[in-house]
Amino acid sequence: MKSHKLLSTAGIGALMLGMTSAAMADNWRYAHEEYEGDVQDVFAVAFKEYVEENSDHTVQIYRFGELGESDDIMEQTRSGILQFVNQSPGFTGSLIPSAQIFFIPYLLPTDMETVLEFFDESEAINEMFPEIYAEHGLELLQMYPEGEMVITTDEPISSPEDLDNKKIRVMTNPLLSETYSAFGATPTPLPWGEVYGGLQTGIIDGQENPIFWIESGGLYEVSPHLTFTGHGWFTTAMMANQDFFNGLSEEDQQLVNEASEAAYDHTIEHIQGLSEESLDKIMEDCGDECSVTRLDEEQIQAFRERAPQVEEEFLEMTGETGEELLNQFKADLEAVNEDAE
Ligand code: 6CS
Repeated sequence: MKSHKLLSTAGIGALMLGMTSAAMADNWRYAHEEYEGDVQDVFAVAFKEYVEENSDHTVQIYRFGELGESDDIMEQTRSGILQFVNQSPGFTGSLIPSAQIFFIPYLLPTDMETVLEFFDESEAINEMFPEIYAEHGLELLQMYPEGEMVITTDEPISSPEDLDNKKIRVMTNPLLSETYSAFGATPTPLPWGEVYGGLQTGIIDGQENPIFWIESGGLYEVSPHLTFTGHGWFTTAMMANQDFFNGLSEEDQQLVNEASEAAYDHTIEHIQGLSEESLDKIMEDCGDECSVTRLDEEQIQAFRERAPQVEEEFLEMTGETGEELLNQFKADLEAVNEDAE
């Protein structure tokens, strides 16, 4: 009898323990800016898989359009409706001015290996940015490159003069508009959802994006002339609502950190060779209707010499924080460039 009673007490205990852990198994909501199979989705799926394989938690992924535009998912994350968001500095830059550093042209090299080493090792990326994002209620978990920026237009271009009077769509941070003004174009800030239609109807004459996105979004169908200018990389960032993150147990914080590390590693592998594959697909589909121009050093120089005025604007927009970040960014770049030599 006693042992029976003991067993039932243990049974109740086990049941309660089970209930407690079931009650603690949360469903975390995570939104990003892209479509199924795109780079941000590859990251999100890898994050979800790690979390679900290593805990009782589940992760619900929301892709572009399911919850609105990029600014909507950021707002939902900051207000705590979502726990995780992937938003690119192209949009975050209007909230966090220093995030616009990625739009100073010709700051980052074009060589992928060096760029990846920079993201891995940079103090500016891995130590300074998390502090800057934290001031806005965001726990920055990873920053990563998606691909080199390529300009697409309605006609082939190879100089700033060719961009004269061209309305080029830019993401909605003010520094990127300065970049395209400096390049001789008329910048037109638009959210992503309006880009394809804008190109199709001639409201805009061009835009910039990495090749995988030009392919996956079918942008080449309506903006068929691609120009490699070597002026920058599409960079993105994955983060959590900071109150949510701070409220997690130490164990769950570690889980989230490990999951974001695993997703980073997986995504970096995914992007290697992606541009080349995507360009092949574009050319296969588009044939003679598309053109690809790779600017030579002299042509690049005509764009590069307009970069200092954008850097000055960046410093004006961001003050001391921006200056410290830029100095560190440059020091980090120097270190990886030295390694590359
Ligand atoms: O141009 C844009 O707005 C989009 N480009 C990419 C590569 N990802 C998401 C972003 O919204």
